[in-house]
Amino acid sequence: MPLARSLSVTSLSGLEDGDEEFDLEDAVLFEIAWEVANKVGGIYTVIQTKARLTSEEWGENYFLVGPYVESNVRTQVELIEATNPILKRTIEKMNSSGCKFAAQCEEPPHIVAHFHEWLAGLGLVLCRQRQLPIGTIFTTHATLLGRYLCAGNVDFYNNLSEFNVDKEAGDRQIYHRYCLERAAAHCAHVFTTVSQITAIEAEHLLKRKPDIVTPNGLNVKKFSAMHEFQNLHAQSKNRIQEFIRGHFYGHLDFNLDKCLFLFIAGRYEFSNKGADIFLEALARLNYLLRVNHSDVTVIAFFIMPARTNNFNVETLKGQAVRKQLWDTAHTVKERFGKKLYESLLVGQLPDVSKMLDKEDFTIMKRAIFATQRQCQPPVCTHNMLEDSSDPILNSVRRIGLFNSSADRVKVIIFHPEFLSSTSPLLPMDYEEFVRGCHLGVFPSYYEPWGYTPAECTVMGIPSISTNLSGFGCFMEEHIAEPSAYGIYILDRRFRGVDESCNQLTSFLFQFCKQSRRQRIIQRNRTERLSDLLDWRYLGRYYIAARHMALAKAFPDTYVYEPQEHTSTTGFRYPRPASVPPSPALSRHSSPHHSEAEENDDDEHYDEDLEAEKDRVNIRQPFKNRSVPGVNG
Ligand code: G6P
Ligand code: 1S3
Repeated sequence: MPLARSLSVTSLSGLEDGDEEFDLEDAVLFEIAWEVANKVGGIYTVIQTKARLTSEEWGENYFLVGPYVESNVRTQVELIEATNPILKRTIEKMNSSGCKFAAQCEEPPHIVAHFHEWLAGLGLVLCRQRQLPIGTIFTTHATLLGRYLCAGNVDFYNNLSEFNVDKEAGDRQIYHRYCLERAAAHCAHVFTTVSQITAIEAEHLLKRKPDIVTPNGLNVKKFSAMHEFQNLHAQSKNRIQEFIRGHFYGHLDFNLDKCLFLFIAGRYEFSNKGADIFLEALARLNYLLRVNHSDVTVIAFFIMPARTNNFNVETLKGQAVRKQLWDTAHTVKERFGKKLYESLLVGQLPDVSKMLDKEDFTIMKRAIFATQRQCQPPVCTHNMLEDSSDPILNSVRRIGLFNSSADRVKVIIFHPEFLSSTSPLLPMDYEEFVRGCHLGVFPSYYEPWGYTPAECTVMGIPSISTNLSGFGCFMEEHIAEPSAYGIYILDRRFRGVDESCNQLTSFLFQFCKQSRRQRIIQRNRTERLSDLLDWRYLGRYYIAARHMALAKAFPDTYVYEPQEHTSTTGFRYPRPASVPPSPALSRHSSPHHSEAEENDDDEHYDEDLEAEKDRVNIRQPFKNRSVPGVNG
């Protein structure tokens, strides 16, 4: 009998405490998902961001399998010849036999096949039914029934143990898909899910407790200059401001410099993603800002793909008008410059009263005339196909936030497939857009993990999530005072909808009361949490799952020994050393700052010192203690 190899989960390259205990030379990993090179939602992000780390570990023995979508293959896939002889033979065989699988080789490698979500689950069930010698893993990123139940009017979390799952699935006409998901969960050697809260859900709805929780990570980009991300915020914010100038042409009666950009983004599931309570909270915030005579204007973006037939005319016109004004200003500037130059050439100081002539004024008047507008700036950038039944539009109609000048809260609904740097409206990709915003708002009711707030965090943008989202619970577990770091966690578990909505309104109102300086300090703190969400740490749970699968499928060869790193007890970010008990006191680190000075980039330096103090406090335990554990 071959010597059993001990699998350690500390073998992740790049970790300070990692020790390579085994090699995976004769093991092969397949990861199968509908979202491999096919962006539908969050699973695409999981696979795409994790790929680098996984290939560092598995090298050429790592294969991703996804649907063949011609347009995606052309833009996202580099076609290469297979070098591995076994794989080569398999592919040839598959091709010649119309894609039927035959792994015919004398010494089959140890294969781990990791299937994501019910759509790929059929492959797993067939592997097991045909008794293929493969270690299988099934990861659910949400349960089908959970998603459906939450989208309806159900008190989901208080009734988890009560649901008659077969009946509920049948009533919703998803019984066949539900059975497939449940079968995959039960057939897998190792069953995982993305958060503790979804683990509980899976236990009740799929009737199997996950073996291990595999939280979602990100590739954290490190900048050499500490404040690079702050500069990026300022640059991206300028570009959003440009868009706002066009969108609100003729109604720019608010101070853009005192504008805060909030956004919600994700799959268009109105109540699951919390768009419902966000809109209600915006209406309440509008009232609070008005009665308190605030000079802050909040612009809330909704970025959720829905069915449209392109941008609407009024929105496109806004950007055209803005461009026209820009061109006009440029033309007049050129003419002005020419006159000035000619005057200097003849050795005279210019007569300022003659620098703008009649023609200049005519050009400018014409441009101003074009900015006259009878209607309010549109709340939606696109022509919606289901306009009259669209839940966001209907809520906007009900709460009456129509971008009128009296409103302190303006709403802009974007319904593109994805933000794109080639858009004629807002030429920015999603990352640039997020960087330019001030706060991401994700008050989800159903959110197994929630990449959107995680992405905000690694870009140093504060966010609101909930204690019903995997991300929110994870952050609550690992940070002593999350709000001090710009991680606001809304209580949707122990409060009714109205109470949660009030809490959300209060978070938003408090955020609006912060000075620029306080926002900068808060962004610095948010960004400091990035390490917690890096695949370099969180990837180890995937490693553990794979090792567990190898050990279960090939017990004669592998032994799985869980390490300390996969236990729940672990690291907790302390309250920042520099955090004052209230934001009102946070100016202490810079005694002589006035509002006028807030634009000065020197504002960063004393905060840098504070940041460094916090960094020392944080990094020390991070190295010496176990990483955040997430498994139950
Ligand atoms: C970054 C920039 C600063 C700018 C600030 C604006 O920190 O480095 O120069 O003043 O952003 O912050 P705000 O929260 O007002 O967008
Ligand atoms: C799911 O995508 P969703 O937005 O439908 O999977 C994501 C990746 O694991 C997860 O972040 C999200 O919460 C789930 O809901």
